[in-house]
Amino acid sequence: MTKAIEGFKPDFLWGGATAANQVEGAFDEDGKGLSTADMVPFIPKSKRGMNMAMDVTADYIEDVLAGKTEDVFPKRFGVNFYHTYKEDIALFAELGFKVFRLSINWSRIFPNGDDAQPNEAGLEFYENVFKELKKYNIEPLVTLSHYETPLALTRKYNGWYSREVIDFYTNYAKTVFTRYKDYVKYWLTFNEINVITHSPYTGGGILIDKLPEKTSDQIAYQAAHHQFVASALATKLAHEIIPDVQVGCMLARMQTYPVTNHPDDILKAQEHNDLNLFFTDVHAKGEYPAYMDRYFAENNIVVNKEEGDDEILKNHPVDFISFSYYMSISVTTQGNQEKTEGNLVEGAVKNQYLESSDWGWQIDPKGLRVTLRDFHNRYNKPLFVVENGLGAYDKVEEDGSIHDPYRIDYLRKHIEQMKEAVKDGVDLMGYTAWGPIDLVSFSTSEMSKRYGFIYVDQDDEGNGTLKRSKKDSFNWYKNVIATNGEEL
Ligand code: BGP
Repeated sequence: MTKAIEGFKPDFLWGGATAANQVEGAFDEDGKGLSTADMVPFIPKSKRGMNMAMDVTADYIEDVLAGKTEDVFPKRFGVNFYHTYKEDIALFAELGFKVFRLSINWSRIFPNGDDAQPNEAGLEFYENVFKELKKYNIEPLVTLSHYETPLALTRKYNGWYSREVIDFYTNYAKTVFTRYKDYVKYWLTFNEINVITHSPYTGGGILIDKLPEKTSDQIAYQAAHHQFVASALATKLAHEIIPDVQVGCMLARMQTYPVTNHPDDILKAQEHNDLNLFFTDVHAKGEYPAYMDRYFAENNIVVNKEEGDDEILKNHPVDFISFSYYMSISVTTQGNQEKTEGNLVEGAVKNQYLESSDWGWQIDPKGLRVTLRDFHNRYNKPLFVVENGLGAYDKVEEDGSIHDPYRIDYLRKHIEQMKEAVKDGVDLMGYTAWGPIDLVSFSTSEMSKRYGFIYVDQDDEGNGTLKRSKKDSFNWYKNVIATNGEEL
C-alpha cells in the first residue's frame, strides 16, 4: 500500500519568533538587572565589523558602567514590547498565530543571576504576557536563554566558563517552570547554542580577554559543556514539573556545501557540518560524538567533565530539535575563491547559484529542505523551524503603506521547501518566522534591518513614534496560516 503524500499536519504550529533583548526595552524597569545584551552598542556602518558583541571586553564593560562612553545601546530600548505587549499580541492574533516564540530575560527574574529570591515584578510581567496569549489560544514557545546572561554573572564568574553557573541556571529554570507550568508547554533551553564558538560573549557571557592563556575554542567548548549539562538538567526538571511538556534544543543551522566535487571539498564540507551538528548530536543522542575526539586532540582542547555528567546527558535528551535557518554556506579547498560578505563563518565562499541579502547572507530555500531531510534521518525526532526570514530595508510610502514583495518571496520559497520536506516524510511541528514585528538586529544592533510583517516606526538611534503598521506581507502570511500553507 502506498502512503498518501500530505501537506502540513492540521495542528501545525504557525507563528513568529522574538527575543526579549531585541523587543522588550524597559531594560532597567521593575527590578530588572543588566544583561550581556544590554552592553552591545550600535556603531555606525562605516566604523564597524560584523558583530559588535565579539569586541566586548572586560575594560569596555567597566567603562560603560562608569558612564565613560557615548555609545547608543539599541537593545536597551528594543521596540517597547514591555509596554505594548497587549497591542502587539492582538496583531499576532489577527495574523492567526498558533504559537509565539519569546524568551524570558533571565535578568528580569534573577537580576544578578545568583540572587536567593526571584524578582516578583519580572515573574508577573511574563505571567501577564502568557495570560494575554492564552486569551487568543496562542501557545507560547519559550527560550530560557537567548543571549541574555545576567551581566553580574559575567563580571563575577566570567559567565558560562564557570561551572557554578549551571546551578544558577537550573534554579532559574525551576522557578519559571513552576510558576508557568499551566501556561507553557514548549520550551527551548538555549538559543543557537553553537554561537558560543563564534562569540563566547554572545553565547556564554564570557570575556575571553580575562583568560589570555586559553584559546577561544578551549574556552567555548568548556563553556558549551556546562551548557549541555545545564540543558539536560533543565529538561529533567521540566519533565518532572510540567505535564505534557516538550523541551527542545536550538541550533543556528549552517548547512554547508562543497564548492566542487573534489573529494577534499566533500570532506571539508562534511567536517563543517559535523562541527555544527555536534551541538544537536549531544542534545538528541545524549553523548559526545566520536568525531569530536579527534577535533579536540588536534586543537589541544580539553573538556573537563565531572563524574556523573555523561549520565546526565544520556538520561535527559531533548524531545524535539529546533533551529534557525537563514542561509547556506559553501567551502572549498580548491584555490582562492571569493569570500562571502558579512557572514560569521570563517572560510565560507560565494555560491554562484545563490543570491545574497543586503547583508551578504546567501539565500537558499532548498537548503532548508536539505537540512530538514538530514535532521530527520540523523535524529528521527520532531523538528521545529523556529527562525527564518529576510532582513531587509523597508520603505514607507507617502500613504503609509509598505510594499515588501522581497520578504514574501523569501518566505514563500522557504515554506514551499518545508512542504516538500514534509512530503519527503519529515516530522515537522511548526514554523515561527523570525521577527514578526520589526525588532533590533542581533548581529548589527540596527533597527533598519527589518524582518517584520508589522512595521515599527523607529530608527537606528531609537528615534520615532514606535507606531505599528501592517506591511503587505501581513495579509499574505495571514492567508498562509488560514489555509495551513495550502496557499502561498
Ligand atoms: C539569530 C538570532 C536572533 C536574530 C536572528 C537574525 O542568529 O537567534 O536573535 O536576530 O539571528 O539575525 P540578525 O538580527 O543579525 O539579522
